[in-house]
Amino acid sequence: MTTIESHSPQAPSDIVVRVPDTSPEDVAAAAGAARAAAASWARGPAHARAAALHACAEALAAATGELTDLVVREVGKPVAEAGAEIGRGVAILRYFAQQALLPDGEVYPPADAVSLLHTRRRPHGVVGLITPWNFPVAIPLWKAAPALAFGNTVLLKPAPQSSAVAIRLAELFAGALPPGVLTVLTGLGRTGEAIVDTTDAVSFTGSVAAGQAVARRAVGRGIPVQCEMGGQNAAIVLPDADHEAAATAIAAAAMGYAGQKCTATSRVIVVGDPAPFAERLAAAVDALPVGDPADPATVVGPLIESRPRDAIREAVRRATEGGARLLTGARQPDRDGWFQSPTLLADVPPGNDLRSEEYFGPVCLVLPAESADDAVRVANEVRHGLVAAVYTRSLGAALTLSGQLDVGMVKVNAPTSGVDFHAPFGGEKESSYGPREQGTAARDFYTRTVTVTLTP
Ligand code: UN1
Repeated sequence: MTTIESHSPQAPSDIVVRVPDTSPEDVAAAAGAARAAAASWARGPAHARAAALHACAEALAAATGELTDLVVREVGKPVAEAGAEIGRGVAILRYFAQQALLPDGEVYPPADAVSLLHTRRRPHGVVGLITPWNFPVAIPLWKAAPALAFGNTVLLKPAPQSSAVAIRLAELFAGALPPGVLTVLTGLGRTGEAIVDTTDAVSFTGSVAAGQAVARRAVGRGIPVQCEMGGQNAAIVLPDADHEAAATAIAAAAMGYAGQKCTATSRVIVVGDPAPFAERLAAAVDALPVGDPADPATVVGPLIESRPRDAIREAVRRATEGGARLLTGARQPDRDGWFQSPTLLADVPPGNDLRSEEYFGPVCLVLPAESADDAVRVANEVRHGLVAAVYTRSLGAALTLSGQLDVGMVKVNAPTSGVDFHAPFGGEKESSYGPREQGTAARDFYTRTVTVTLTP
């Protein structure tokens, strides 16, 4: 059997785990077991599923320290953020446990005045979840918790770089969930394809290219699919904003966890003379501690592997050769691991890849705009449309711009990164395909509605 390895980004010779590259035959067998488990999981009362999810939350909370350390080691997330992610995971499990008990149907006036015309929800059966390494706890849980709460069983394929965390999650939940209800299948693209081919609905988070392939495959089978993909997120700074607070928030949103979030800020659009704000932002970026993710002070750790780090270095080199100015970016830590200094650039020429592509790392551009309208035009000129931030003290400007930005989420005076699990999450254009996730939107995705006419 072929195996794959995950390496610690801050100590690449540290192999965290070796796992199977699950074959399509093994995926089919797991799907069969999940389908068998789905019958009794769905038939039982919602109370039982809610209780099981609360038990998962207890198990996760009890393992916070151990799992935080594993997240730090396997995906290089700074320990403060890693611990917060475990807390978020616990809250997600509890929230969806309660959501299982919410009213879930509607009653309509019947044509004959006596029938009971109503809707009910049913689970799909087995759902396939394909998840990235950057939120190795929160993203699998914000998909799996609603899927399970509403009576589905789950096949989860984590990104290979976060295999150990996913396996540990499944172990922690094994005492709370019946066999076959949640199965982790490690592997690469072929494992993911087999999951799309054998499940009844698919939810994906990852790159645009992989997401579009998943969407096409799922549509070909006629199953529900949702894909959360990349971002090239803008923060617009208006002249009336609190520039000090904006610089601090944007620096963290751009560089926190080395920019490895689809919600990271990668373009800062300054209305008016950009120079004074660029200087403030560079100072705020320089104040962020770079280094060992196990150090509680660290905000910027290493990149997940060498490839994205090399791609960023190459892109920055091309940009500066083409006339871009490096505002900051020379803090390469002198240590082992896939580190890249947080890099802020100005005057990146139009047509340069850094203006249009998602590099998924600690690199951010400052772009000028003549007016608020011009800033919206620049913000909207990319293929992505996940989230945007607007920094202003004007309520009018905030309302106007939030209606004009072609994105799924707008944050006014708040960082582009950071997600509320009880509100709809998703983007426009190439950032998302299919319905929103999280919040009550999750219930709509993980169930189908049956209209029942009950005539006495
Ligand atoms: C966050 O900003 O807290 O993969 C979450 C990602 C997003 C999640 C962001 N889907 O980065």
